[in-house]
Amino acid sequence: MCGIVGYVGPRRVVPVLLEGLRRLEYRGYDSAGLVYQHNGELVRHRAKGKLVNLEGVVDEHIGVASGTGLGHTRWATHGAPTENNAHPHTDCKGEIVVVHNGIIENYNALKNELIAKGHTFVSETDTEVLAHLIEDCLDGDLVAAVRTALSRVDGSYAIGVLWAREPELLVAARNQSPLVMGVGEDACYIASDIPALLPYTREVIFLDDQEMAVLRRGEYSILQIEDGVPLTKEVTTIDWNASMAEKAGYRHFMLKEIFEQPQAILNTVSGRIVPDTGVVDLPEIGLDPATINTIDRIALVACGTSWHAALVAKYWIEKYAGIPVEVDIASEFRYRKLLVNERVLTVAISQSGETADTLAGIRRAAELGSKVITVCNVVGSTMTREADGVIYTHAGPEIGVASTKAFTCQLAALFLLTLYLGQVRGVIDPVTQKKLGNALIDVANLIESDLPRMQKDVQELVERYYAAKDFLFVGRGLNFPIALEGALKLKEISYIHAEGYAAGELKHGPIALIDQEMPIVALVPKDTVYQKTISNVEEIKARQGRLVLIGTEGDEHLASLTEDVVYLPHVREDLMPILYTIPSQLLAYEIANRRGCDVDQPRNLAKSVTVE
Ligand code: HGA
Repeated sequence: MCGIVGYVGPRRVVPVLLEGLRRLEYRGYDSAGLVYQHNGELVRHRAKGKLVNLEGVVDEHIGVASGTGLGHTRWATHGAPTENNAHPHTDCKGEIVVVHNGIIENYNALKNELIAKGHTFVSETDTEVLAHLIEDCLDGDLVAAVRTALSRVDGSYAIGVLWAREPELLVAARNQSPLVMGVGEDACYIASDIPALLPYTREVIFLDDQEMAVLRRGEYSILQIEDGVPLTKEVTTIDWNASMAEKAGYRHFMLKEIFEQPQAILNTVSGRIVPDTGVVDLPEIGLDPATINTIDRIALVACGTSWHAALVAKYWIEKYAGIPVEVDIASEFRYRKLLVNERVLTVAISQSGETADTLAGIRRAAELGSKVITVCNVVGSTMTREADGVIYTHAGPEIGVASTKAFTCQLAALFLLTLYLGQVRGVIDPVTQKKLGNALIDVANLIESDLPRMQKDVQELVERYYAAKDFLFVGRGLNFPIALEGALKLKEISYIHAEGYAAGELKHGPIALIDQEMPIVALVPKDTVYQKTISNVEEIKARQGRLVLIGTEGDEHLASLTEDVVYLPHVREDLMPILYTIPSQLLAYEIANRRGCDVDQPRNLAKSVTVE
């Protein structure tokens, strides 16, 4: 949430900043702004709303001869999404500018103190406090001033700071908000996330909490904020390329990412499983067999879509690895009394590896002695550096705010983890393991061959359903979390109210909602609970609910229950959640499109939730 980008180098800075912001806009789009050094002054432009508005404002300054600047795209936490609250924020004289991702928790006390000293505030943001605080601390040395100012601050931040009097200096710092530095031949960059850097460099340095960077043209130093001690940090080469973060001819990133799923799943699986035996190798989780054998519980911790992946994994791990699993929403986990110790394995699931609540959750679990592994998509992100082990999903950059390929790749990664745990603990027989391993690879291939047909089938439903006000999604067993995910997807991008329910729960309340207006998407594959789910579907039909059924090819009974059926090929029951996710993604996408919604940048949302 909130994207920051910064540059010092020989290029003209405005296009670099705009390109960076374009690639970070998924992080927030309430407003955008940029600032650059020009003839001893800081020139700032800001606009409410999406980046396109800022582009209109800076159009005539695009070629300005400046090589130092900062940009910001905002997801508001403090202060309405107005131009006046847009970053960058300045001190009283307009000589210091700050862009910020995070929350300054003690901003009110600091603000009152600074006002008492004569500072004038013009925005409602917490961020503006930083500009005035740095101004207050400044005595000829910007780096020292930033350090002193940050020593007074509670909360989270990734910041970029410029001072009018040092035209080729950019100071950056981080605490609990992501920040990555890019290193070019004669230029340095900062960004909230890697895609902003990809057009310019793939050499990056991940800053850790309580670290700051001092950037000049082609040279940089990194130090600890607290004591100013210089640090030597590893430069990582990223294997993503710039075009992976482009739409590649698709109308939206979300659609592109839906269609990338088969390959992305194969990338998750590749090199980790022996196809002929299903034997899994996951040395990256950093747990030796003795430790795996002492685990007596697993805590799966995640938010949003990743939490749905965790709910599916509970079924898998308990069935095939025989380890009890608890699934927690990270924002709850982090604040409750945790019965976690060294015999509990904590598995954090996060696309970005920066999700604030999940990060806080794993820190608590680690303090209590738990080993922590993370299932994550972004190489080098904070969670991957803090966890004892990492299973990368290798899904490639996910730009659409509504997660699609990251989710199915999380499922694939969690399935691999299940097989691995079962294998190490000796509780899964080789024949089953082989079948499960093959089924995982098969499901990716089936999605590949069926996706265009699924899209066509879903498109045929849209006209009948796009105007609905509410939706229910129901499923049982492994497909119950997929019903939750289907409802979430629809809510996120079409703004239709939707609820996911375990099909057996309908009669305990939500059945009261059903009338001839209410669409219900029911997941009814030919699985072990098929007859039970069909009974629930009959109950819905008896109350005239409008049924959309997603079921198994050849199941003619479904067509007798409704004309709206999406058929999917038969797959082994364990792998159904991966396949059954796809039609709901497409349904949400097509309905949102039909309603004219902004699919990739839904209102009020942002990707990579780095605030609480
Ligand atoms: N608190 C700042 C920055 C918001 C942010 O980081 N959101 O993710 C503001 O409200 O402008």
